[in-house]
Amino acid sequence: MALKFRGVDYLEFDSLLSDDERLVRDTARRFIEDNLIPIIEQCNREGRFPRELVKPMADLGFFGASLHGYGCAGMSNVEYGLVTQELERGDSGVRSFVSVQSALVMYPIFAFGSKEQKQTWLPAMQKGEKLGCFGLTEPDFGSNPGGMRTRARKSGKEYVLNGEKMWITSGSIADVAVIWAKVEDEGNKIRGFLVESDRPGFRAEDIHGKWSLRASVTSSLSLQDVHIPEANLLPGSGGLGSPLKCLNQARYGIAWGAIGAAMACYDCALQYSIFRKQFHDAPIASRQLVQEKLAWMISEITKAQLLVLQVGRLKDNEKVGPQHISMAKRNNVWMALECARMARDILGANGVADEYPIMRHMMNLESVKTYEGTHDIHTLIIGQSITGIDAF
Ligand code: TGC
Ligand code: FAD
Repeated sequence: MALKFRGVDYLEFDSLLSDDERLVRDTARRFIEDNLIPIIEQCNREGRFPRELVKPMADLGFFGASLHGYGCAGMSNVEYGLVTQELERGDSGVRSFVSVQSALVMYPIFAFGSKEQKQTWLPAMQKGEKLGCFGLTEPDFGSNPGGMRTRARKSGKEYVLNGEKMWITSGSIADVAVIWAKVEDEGNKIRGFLVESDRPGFRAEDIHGKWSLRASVTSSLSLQDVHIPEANLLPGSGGLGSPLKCLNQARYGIAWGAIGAAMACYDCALQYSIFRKQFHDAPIASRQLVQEKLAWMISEITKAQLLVLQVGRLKDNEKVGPQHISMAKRNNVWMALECARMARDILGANGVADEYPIMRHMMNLESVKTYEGTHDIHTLIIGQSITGIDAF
């Protein structure tokens, strides 16, 4: 039975939003309801990214939404967060695609790129005509990207790149990869490079057999003597802090997105518990143990909404620190995963079927808990910020 989403607002959260913020949220919600919800379970079964949604998402200004100029929508951080919330209520994989395109590819070009790089890529990426991916993680360096082996060597007016990147969202559908590499001639300083996917020596291969983010493309990238012009170096990048600045943008979007997945699971479980009857012809919602789960979920979703709204307001006022974003990402993804597990429980056997969205969200959230800094890495980032001691 299809259960229609009704929104989740226990504590008049909407009253904390401006008219513009609600309009952006409602527009994204309608788009997801009309265009993604009807196809997502089939995409998930087939392991297919719904590429047909790229253009309509671009038309709604979802790519590079919080950037200014180059055709971008210039949304506030809170508006952008509300968009990612709605996208992830549809599916974490589609939100992932938008996060990568916006926060991990358009943002570094915007923040570290030359005038020419910005003109070449940003308008086309905003329109969805060009797609991007972000290559930081390597087979042996995930939580510790500073150890990366990928190298760039200067050769005349070119750089030559060699290395392997792993677990790269949108890798094989990207027209351009932002590749982070150590530059041998600069004392192995980490810098960002734009590598077009048709460069000889660049290969992207999809990772198959994922039980998570099945509607998202995940690839490994291989760079073997890839020659790129020196103009492809992101001139403003330098040091590990540069990719980490991009991660701040993406982690922020995930903190909102996770609430979307949690809302979908909670609302589905609530509706199901009211019509599902067991024992004495009574709905399972009349049982204290079921109510306890629903009460936990709505309390945690509400706390997560308030947490990320405050982080968003701080971000809009340029007062946010990476540790604040870590707190929101860590808490909200954990909360969403717990909601998905409880909601799955409430649906009993039906909870494992893809007639309902819960198991898909649960499996997706396992990746979301790991990528963009694992739950435990964010614990350590918060720990470092409050103690001043690095425990990595
Ligand atoms: P550490 O020595 O602490 O820092 C190196 C330099 O970076 C600065 N920094 C930051 N700058 C901006 N934002 C942040 N969040 C920053 N964190 C640190 C720092 O001040 C320092 O600057 P400087 O000038 O002193 O050099 O670096 P470390 O090697 O000890 O590692 C720190 C750690 C563990 C926090 C970091 O490496 C980390 O966050 N690891 C997790 C890796 C990660 O998140 N990877 C994500 C890959 S992309 C991805 O997953 C995309 S998923 C697709 C999707 O979103 O859908
Ligand atoms: P590891 O770093 O090996 O960690 C394994 C375990 O050890 C974790 O539980 C971790 O918390 C723990 N651990 C590690 N170090 C410590 C420590 N010091 N103290 C305590 N515990 C520790 N990367 C990209 O660059 N671009 C992408 O587009 C991208 N997309 C992704 C898409 C998917 C579907 C997935 C699953 C991953 C993606 N990633 C991407 C990679 C992701 O960022 C990494 O998986 C993540 O950073 C963790 O690295 P790892 O998997 O190597 O785990």
